[in-house]
Amino acid sequence: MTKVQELADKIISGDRRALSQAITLVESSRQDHREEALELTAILTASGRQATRIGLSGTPGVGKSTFIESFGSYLTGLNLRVAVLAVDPSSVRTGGSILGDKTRMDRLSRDPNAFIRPSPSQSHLGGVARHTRDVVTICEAAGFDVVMIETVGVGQSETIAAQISDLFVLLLAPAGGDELQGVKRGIMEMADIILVNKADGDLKHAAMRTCADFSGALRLLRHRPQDLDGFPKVIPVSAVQEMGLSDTWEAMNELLNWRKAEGHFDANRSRQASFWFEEDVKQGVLARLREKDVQEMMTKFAMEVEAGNLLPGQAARAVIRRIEELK
Ligand SMILES: Nc1nc2c(ncn2[C@@H]2O[C@H](COP(=O)(O)OP(=O)(O)OP(=O)(O)O)[C@@H](O)[C@H]2O)c(=O)[nH]1
Ligand SMILES: [Mg+2]
Repeated sequence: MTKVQELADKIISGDRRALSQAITLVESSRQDHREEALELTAILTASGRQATRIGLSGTPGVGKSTFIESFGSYLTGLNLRVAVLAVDPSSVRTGGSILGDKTRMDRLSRDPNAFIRPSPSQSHLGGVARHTRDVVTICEAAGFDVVMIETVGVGQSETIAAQISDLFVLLLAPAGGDELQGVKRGIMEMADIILVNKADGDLKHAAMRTCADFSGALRLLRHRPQDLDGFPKVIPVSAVQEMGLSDTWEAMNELLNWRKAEGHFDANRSRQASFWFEEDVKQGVLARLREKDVQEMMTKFAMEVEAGNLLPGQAARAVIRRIEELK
């Protein structure tokens, strides 16, 4: 039996150390590790285990960590095994907030049925995306029932989370007035469920109004084929008071069961596979551009362009031809 096959077997049998080992392997950028990681994820995918993948996005301070702590504990209370992954590149997230998360997710991090993995220390989104996909595959094979993929709703990381998950949740805080909190249209269009958090105490009234505002806005915004009637649903929750958690889980299951029955669930995963195939090709080509021989050639041509000896288009064509010849 190969080393990788052995690791895969251990993961499938629920070995926690093998899980961590595998994650370290897929996060490595060493070429031989990359090969092993590919072999490993292929074996694990063939195991056929699936989890419910939930993407969760929200701007800093809306209560993502607090919600994941409450909701994750609610799910483990239902005897489900929960993995939480973060997808933000280190440039977006400060070390401080990971430290903060440790205390905010204190209960969940001590829960034997939960597994929390902070974002890999990669600075570019392409790398983070690939690692996260691999970690999702590992967690599914390890028998987790729910995998939550958390991202700060800034930059492009929410697109990654949405393209990895079966269901995308946007977490909002109550807002005064009827302005829609500057929520980008793109992110609204991705959301399957909108949770208005902090619906407690003094903020409860504002939270209810925010729910109404978003319900109205969503009705005007769209209807996608993969939307069951009544979705995207807007639900008030309180992560602190642990309210609205069962409503949230019920809504998630209602939508997912319908999508499974209608074939949207599998179609969505197929579309995502194709999306990531294209992304990986692009990332591979970009990686080639970062290699030393190509960098040197580009620098030379850039000088010619700056000196006015070549037009940008001419220089680009010459570089692309040379890269093809170099192989
Ligand atoms: N009243 C109230 N406050 C909440 C609730 N959930 C979170 N908070 C508070 O909101 C603040 C931010 O919560 P976090 O969970 O750290 O928010 P976050 O989205 O993870 O923030 P970042 O990690 O910085 O992106 C904290 O002070 C929480 O106590 C809630 O349901 N009700
Ligand atoms: Mg947080």
